[in-house]
Amino acid sequence: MSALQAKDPAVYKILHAEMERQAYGLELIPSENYVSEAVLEAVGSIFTNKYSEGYPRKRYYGGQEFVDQVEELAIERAKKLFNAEHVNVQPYSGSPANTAVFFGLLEYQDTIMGLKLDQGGHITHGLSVSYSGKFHKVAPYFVDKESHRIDMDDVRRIAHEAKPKLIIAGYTAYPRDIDWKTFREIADEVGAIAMADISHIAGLIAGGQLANPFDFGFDVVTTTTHKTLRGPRSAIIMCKEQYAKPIDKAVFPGLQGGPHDHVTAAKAVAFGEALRPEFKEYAAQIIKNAQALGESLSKLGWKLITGGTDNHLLLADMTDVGCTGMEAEESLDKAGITVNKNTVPYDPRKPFDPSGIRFGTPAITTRGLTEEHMEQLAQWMHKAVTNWKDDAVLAGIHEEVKELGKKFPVPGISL
Ligand code: DSN
Repeated sequence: MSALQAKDPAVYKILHAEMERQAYGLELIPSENYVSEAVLEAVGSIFTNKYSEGYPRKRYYGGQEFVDQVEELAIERAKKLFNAEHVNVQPYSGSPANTAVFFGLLEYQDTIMGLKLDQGGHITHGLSVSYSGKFHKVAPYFVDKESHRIDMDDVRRIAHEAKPKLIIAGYTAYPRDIDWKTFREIADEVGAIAMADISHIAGLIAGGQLANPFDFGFDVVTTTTHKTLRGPRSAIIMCKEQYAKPIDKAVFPGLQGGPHDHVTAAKAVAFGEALRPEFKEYAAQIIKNAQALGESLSKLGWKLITGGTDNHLLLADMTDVGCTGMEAEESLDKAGITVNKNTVPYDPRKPFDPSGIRFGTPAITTRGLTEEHMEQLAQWMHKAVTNWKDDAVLAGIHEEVKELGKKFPVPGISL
C-alpha cells in the first residue's frame, strides 16, 4: 500500500481513477504528453521542500548548494538543446514566461503583434482580456481566408502600419511550419524585437525536425516544457545575452517569488532526455504519426484545416462530418479518445462551442504507437463522431481502445 493510499484514501481514489483514464484511453490533446518515470520522480522529489528566491549563487535563503547545482544543470542543458545564449529556467508556466518577457522588455502601452487567438494564437499574445492585451496595444495578424496559412505579405503590411515593439511568432493551433526567416526580416524592417513562442513545437525543434528560431536571429524564445518537449508542467525563457538582465529581473523579483525547485530538477532531467539521440527518433515519429492520421481522416471525408500538417497537430472542421466541436469532443471522450474542441479560422461559432477539434500525436507516440496504428485510430474517431448520440456505440469503441491501451503502457502507471 502506498503512503498516499494509507494516509489519504480520498485523494488516492481520485488519482487512481485518473491513472485508469490515462492508461485505458488515448491522449490526443496536442499540448499534453506522458513524462518519463525519471521526470515523475524528480517532480515528486524533496526539492519541493526548498525555498530559493534569487538565482544560482545569489539567493535570499541559505541551504542552496544543491538547488544551485540542479538549476545550473537545467540551464546548461537547455542552452545546449536550443543553442541559446541565455536561459532562465524559473518561470512557473508558459503564460508567466510570456508575461515576464513583456514586463522586462516593453513599456506600458507599447504595441505587440501576434496571431489572433481564434486563428491559432495564444491568450498571452494579445487577447484583450489578458495582461498582454490590457497593458499593450495589440496589432493582431491573421491566417489567409482561403488557405488558412499565415500570409507573410499581410504580416509585413500590418507590421509596417502598426510599428510594433515586439512581434510574436509561434502558435497553439497552427498545423504548418513557421517562416522564421521572414518574421526576422519584418521585425528588422520595423525595429521590433523578434520573439518566438515555441511551446507546442519545442520537442520537434530540439529533436531536429523543425527549424530553430535562434538560427534565424530571433531575440527571445519562450517555451513550455510539458508539450512535445515531454518535461514537467513548466516553462523557460531563452534570449540573446543583451536581453538577459531585464528578463531575469522581470521573472524575479518582478513577477515571481521562489522558483519551484522540484520542477527545475525535473526540467533538467527532461532536457537531458531530449539531448539523447533517441529523442530525434521520437520527434520524427510524432510528425509521421500526425501525417498518417491526417491522411486516414481525410480519406474518411474530414476537412482538415490547411489540408494536413507539418508538425504534431491537426485541426479539423467538424461541420461536414455532422457535429459541432463540442459534440465531437464529448463523443470521443466517451470512446476513450481525448481531444479538445477548438475554433477553426473564421469560425462562425463561439469559442466555447466552436466548429472544430484540435488533436495531435505527441502523447500516443511516447506510448509507442506508429503509423500502422493510425488507420485504426482514424476509424475509431470517425465512428465516434458519426455516432455521437449513441452511447452504446461509443462504449463499444472505448472497449477496443482500452485493449490497445493495455498493450502500450503509460510510463509510471502500473495497474
Ligand atoms: N493550453 C495550451 C494549449 O493547449 O495549447 C496553451 O496554453
